[in-house]
Amino acid sequence: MANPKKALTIAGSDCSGGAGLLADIKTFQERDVFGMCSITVLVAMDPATWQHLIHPVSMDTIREQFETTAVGIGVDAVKTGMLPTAEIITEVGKLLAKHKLPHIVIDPVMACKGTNVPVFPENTKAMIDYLLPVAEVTTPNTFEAAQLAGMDELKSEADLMEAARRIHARGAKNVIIKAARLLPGVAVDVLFDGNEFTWIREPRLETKWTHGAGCSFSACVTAELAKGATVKEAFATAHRYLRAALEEGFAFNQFTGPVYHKALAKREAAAKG
Ligand code: PXL
Repeated sequence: MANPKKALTIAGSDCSGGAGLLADIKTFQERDVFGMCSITVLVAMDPATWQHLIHPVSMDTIREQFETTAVGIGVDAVKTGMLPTAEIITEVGKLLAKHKLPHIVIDPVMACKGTNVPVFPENTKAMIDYLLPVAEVTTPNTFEAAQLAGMDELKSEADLMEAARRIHARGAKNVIIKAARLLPGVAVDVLFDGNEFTWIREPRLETKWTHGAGCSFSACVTAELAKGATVKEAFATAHRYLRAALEEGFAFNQFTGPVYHKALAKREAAAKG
């Protein structure tokens, strides 16, 4: 048997297991890619309020983990997730530029769903200056896309196209905007490769259990690229993976519930009999 492809996530630990690097690693495993991590931040939640408690890791420690994996082992693809400070965003961007790794996917995480973590303009600026230029793919939601594009709230498919064009012009080779809540009843995902737009439109799944959806989608894109898929193929697979994971999302408590990373593999195994 050939060795597995390897993917690195440079992201935060969500101890609940639904989002962040735990979602990434679970997704890599589901997609048959060997997962590795450089942890950027530890996130805990107050059990009474689910307020997020955010503990950044030092840049030296992030760099050591990056060098262990990206230099000492080697990777077939890499993704970034939550990078908690402008300094960490800048330094991770410089590491990615210096080491010229294959298949860099930037998930421009700005806040966690359902929390009121303030969005820091200096972080957005550092993402634009240091992460978009190295991105083969970036995977913003509509809020993140508007911030990266310097636009007000995105309200239409025309707005998505304008935001994607602007983010592409800022250096990302491919832009995937996830717009689950843009239009009534329809979930829209769009890929712009600098030339053409590819749309996936589907009736929206009405569920509250979406924790980790963004991370898992982006991680699936990363895993597929590691295995040699084109960006278009990776986009389609990530959509299918996430749809199943959302359909089998479940409640943790009254505050939140995760997508279920195993859903697609379970269904495919059942279909094979
Ligand atoms: O879903 C965004 C996200 C990313 N990374 C970490 C998180 C969260 C949301 O909770 O905790 C570490």
